[in-house]
Amino acid sequence: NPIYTQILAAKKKGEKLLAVLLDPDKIDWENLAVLTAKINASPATHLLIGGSQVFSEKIDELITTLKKNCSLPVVLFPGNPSQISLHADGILFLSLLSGRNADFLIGHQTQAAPILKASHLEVIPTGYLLIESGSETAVARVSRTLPLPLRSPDTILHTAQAGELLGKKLIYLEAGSGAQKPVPTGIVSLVSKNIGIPVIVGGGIKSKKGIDDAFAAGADMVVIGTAFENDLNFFD
Ligand code: 1GP
Repeated sequence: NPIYTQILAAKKKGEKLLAVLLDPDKIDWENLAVLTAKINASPATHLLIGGSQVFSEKIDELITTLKKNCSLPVVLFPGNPSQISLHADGILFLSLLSGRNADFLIGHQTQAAPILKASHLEVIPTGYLLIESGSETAVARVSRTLPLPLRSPDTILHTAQAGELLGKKLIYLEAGSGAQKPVPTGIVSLVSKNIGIPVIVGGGIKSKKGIDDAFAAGADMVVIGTAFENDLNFFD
């Protein structure tokens, strides 16, 4: 399991990981060369591909182009099984533990299982927790679930711990793409101090300070989507 082994090794050494999230629907196909050049010049360590809903039929094409031009591992971050591409290196096999919609807890996963079993993809079981972030997000809308409220940090922690005990290999604390407010550092620190598996933090992080704050609070990997999407010079 090269991707997960590397994430664990980084955690052990205290090295921080940075993922760029690319939504196939928001790719400027004319300027793909600029996008890949910017990624190669950035401190990114991983590429995540996906979104709550993706309508583009060019996921395979996007991934093959990325694989040709960037050396970073390409990891699927799918909102549903239609976003599985066999051209990727791995997949965050998400279960939306914060919600109570069975489709997103086990339904989509059941549909995906035979495809994944027959593939070479590295499957990384990931407990996915949507955290309150100010306004409704696409994840909440599409999954028809409520985010975990910030007034109950214990519930957030216990959900993450349940994920670990259920055998998830990663916990992803998600504020939602384009969130008004990222996951608070207090929550990141509470969770990362009290579970043994790596923590990914994403949603609404828009600055270098936001990235550094999440790392300082204990995030092992930070995900940047919208900020880079809106400004390809973000990492400059
Ligand atoms: C969304 O956590 C990711 O799933 C990234 O969010 O688009 O706000 O960076 P942003």
